[in-house]
Amino acid sequence: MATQSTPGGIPQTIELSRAQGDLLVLTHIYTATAALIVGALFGLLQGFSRANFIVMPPWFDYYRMLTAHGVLMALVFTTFFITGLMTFSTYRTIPRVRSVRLGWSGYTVMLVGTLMAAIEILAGNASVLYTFYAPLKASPFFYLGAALLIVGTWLVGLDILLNVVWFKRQNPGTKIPLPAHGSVFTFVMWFIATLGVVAEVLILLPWSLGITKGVDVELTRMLFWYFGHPLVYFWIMGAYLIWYNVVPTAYGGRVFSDSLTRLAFLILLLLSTPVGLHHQFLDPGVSAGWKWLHTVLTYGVAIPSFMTMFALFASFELAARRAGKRGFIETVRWLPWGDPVFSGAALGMILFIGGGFGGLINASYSMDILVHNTMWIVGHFHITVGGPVALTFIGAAYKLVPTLTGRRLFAPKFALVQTYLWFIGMVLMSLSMHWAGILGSPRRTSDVTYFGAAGAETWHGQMVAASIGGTILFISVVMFAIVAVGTYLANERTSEREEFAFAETEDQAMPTPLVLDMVGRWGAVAIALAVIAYAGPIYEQLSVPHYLAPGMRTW
Ligand code: HEM
Ligand SMILES: [Cu+2]
Repeated sequence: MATQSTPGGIPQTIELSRAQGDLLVLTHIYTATAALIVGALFGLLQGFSRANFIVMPPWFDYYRMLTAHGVLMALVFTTFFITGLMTFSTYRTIPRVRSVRLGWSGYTVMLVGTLMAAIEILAGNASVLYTFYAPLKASPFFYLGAALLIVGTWLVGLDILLNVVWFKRQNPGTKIPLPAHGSVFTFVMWFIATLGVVAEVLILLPWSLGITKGVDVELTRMLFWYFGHPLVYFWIMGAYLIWYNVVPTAYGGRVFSDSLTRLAFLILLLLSTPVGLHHQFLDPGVSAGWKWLHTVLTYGVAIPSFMTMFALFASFELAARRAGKRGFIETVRWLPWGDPVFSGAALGMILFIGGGFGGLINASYSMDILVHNTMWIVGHFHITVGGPVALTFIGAAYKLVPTLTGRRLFAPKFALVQTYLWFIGMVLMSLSMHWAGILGSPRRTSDVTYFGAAGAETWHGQMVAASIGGTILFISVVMFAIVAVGTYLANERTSEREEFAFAETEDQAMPTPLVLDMVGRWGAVAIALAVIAYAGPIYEQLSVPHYLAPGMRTW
């Protein structure tokens, strides 16, 4: 192929590769958006059900809807956004002539899996909630769909890994570009974590097909949570990638420290997996010693979050000082609150503070007993995933979609208001859920009177407030959809295409030790830690008899 140069000095073949990559990323982002819209509609209806405004009909009962909401939000929206984001971060920072075939294969497998699982859920053959462990049983197609979704992400991850390997071969001794570093570390973590859910599926699928007669309920729970906790960190790593590398561009700032950023992703790789038992504090059959180990490591994995908070505030402050601002109040007022890319991420950071406090309570063995399986938990994860994660992704989409489509953002003021509405809705909904949980409201329960138990009315007011928060959130999601689709349909392609730039690093930051880039070696350490944390508990599970006889009720 002829390699002519464009006026910008970039060979045309690379430019062509970039355009092909952009289309792939855009498809991921729009797929995530579609999942968010449908998931939000179910969320709204759930809020109304929990406030006793509506009762779902038997042909589309509460648990079917709850499964659809949980899967679409926690597994589909987040995953497609992150696969798109990290493909983008890698492709853009490692420009080369590349084939997008592996990337598209990954996307297609993810989509086929998602559609299979979604059809089964909507048809009522898989009301197993997004955690889908036994004894709830789904149709085989649901499990196959879930497995395909994961396998598709592996292909995307492999594509990212191969690009980074190519870069390292071409540039020996050079550090991996920072956004690509975050992406590849995230996906190495993801490869290790998803082994758990694939193992879970390998147990559930034969059971669902009737090949195996019974199933070890506890083991499937353990395998799910081996995956379920790092799943949360997969989301958080997506948000951190944006906070470190994209958000500073909104205020003319820089990445506070290259090494610190790499170290944060490295700690997340190491500690995301060996902590999953904190979701099983109240499970019988798991010894206290293992729960204790996972508790300690859970506190350890909070460290990269504190590092991130420090680095972000330092980046804010340094940029503000360069602009002649002094002190906390001047710095805060100076930040670009009128830019939806910034407001989305920054409001998400504020919500994350609430999520962090709640998380410390959940992670404390004894306090967890008070909140376990109550609406508190639902409030906690909405403020966490719906705050730093979803709101950051939405804000970032306001930069990504114009970049990828070459069109101006449709109705930017509307987009700005959307981020604030989301914040207000999420604060109202999740705080009310926390409160209802303390009053005793159970989660995952369709009967809001709690089967007629006296006292159920004690949390009615909180659940009404939560449903108002949910309504505000739903309106906000509709506004997001209008901007996302409007950017594509209403705005023409502009000739003066805005270049997407990731943030630069502060000059005076210390040189980065290359040891932070050793993907393979750190991956091996992460595997070793996961084995140390899980070999014992899994052995314990296998050495007790199976809990469930055949013929268990199918939902
Ligand atoms: C758009 C606004 C949203 C509303 C109104 C909403 C509302 C709700 C409600 C009422 C529940 C049911 C709790 C129960 O009965 O136990 C729920 C569960 C859940 N939501 Fe949301 N939510 C929203 C957004 C999100 C987002 C953005 C995510 C994640 C990205 C998410 C993830 C989940 C998950 C994982 C569950 C738990 C399902 C389960 O327990 O199996 N939600 N949501
Ligand atoms: Cu967790």
